[in-house]
Amino acid sequence: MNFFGRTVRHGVRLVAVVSAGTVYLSLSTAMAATVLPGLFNTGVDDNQNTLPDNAIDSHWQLVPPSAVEVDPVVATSAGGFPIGPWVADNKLSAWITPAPDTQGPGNFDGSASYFWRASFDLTGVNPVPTAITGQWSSDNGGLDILLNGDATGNTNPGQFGAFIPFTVNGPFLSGLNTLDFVVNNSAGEANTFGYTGVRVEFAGNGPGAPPPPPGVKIPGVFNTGVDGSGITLPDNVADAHYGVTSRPAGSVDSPALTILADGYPIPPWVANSPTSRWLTASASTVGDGDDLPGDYTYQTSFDLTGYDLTKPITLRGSFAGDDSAVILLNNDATGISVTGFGSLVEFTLTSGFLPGVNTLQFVVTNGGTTANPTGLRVEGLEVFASPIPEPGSALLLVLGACTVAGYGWRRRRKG
Ligand SMILES: [Ca+2]
Ligand SMILES: [Ca+2]
Repeated sequence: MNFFGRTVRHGVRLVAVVSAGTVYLSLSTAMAATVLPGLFNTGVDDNQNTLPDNAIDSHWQLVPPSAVEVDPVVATSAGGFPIGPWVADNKLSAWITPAPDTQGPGNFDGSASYFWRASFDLTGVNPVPTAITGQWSSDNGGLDILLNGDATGNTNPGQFGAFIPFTVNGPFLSGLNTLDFVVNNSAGEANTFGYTGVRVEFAGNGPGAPPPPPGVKIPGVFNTGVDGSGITLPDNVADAHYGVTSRPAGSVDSPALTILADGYPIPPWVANSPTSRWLTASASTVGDGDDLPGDYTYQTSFDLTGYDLTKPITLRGSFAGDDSAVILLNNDATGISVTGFGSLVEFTLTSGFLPGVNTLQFVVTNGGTTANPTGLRVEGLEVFASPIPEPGSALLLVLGACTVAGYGWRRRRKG
């Protein structure tokens, strides 16, 4: 059920979800409407975009017999702890909590529970869904999800560090339905007050994917750690698309290598994915990522021959570096930087392109005073540009226009 998050980060929306034999409503890529009328993920506005930290979530309610009955308050990483260890921000949902400090009454005997209610109206909805699926996370344990007050057996013993999938089977009422996500705070702990909240994502909900930039996606643009077909490389293999063009004095020359996937420094580095892997300019050539402090330049290139530089060009992706990285396009600073390696940060460039081959450089700075892990990760790298029409087709276009004009002229003469 890891269809959330990554699909959106890549700008690709899941269109349909078929889960455990239940078919869920599907949305076209362009639709931004809710799956079911009134049913929203936690922490989003009417357009399904995530709300800022401390905003009030008007779609959800704390209902009796909750420990408190107050307006749900959105919590994002902008407010600091407890996100994380709570599940990180994304574009689909945000945490909701009873208060701006994300705390509320708890009770060691388990009596302090919160009934977080989402409502949806099936009046006139056709076809009526057979089930509602999604994923949730909670602080502390999730006790159940009630459909119209009835238990469904969905629990979240894993609490707040990850999402757990849920399935609520019907039958649903033909009018208004309620889903209550029941969360306990502090059961079994010594606290009588503490951090508590819930995070819910319904399958298929979320903002529509942004439209692709103008032009077409050009070939020959590669993430780190993949072969010519975009398939991830094995451990400790040179990346043919990213060269190391500068490194600290005293380091040993080495190609950019894929780092061993089975342990430190991944994590704390963000995990490898099916579309990209971490690279290091490893002098040790064992792919453990350790190398001297200083700057390493990783360079990749793409070719705009045949594309129109007078039309918009967009280069975008996401990246991370240990310890930090900046991006240069054709040796010019872009002002884009990233510090840290725990998550990928998106970037977009729309200027600085040259005719022919362009170079994209990632200058990674490794800190410390002795050899220590350093690496680069680039994912979702894409370049969009408009092809220059072939001379032949341009001529045909002109001839076509003349033919149409001539036809119009003849028609007027006849009339
Ligand atoms: Ca708690
Ligand atoms: Ca480092």
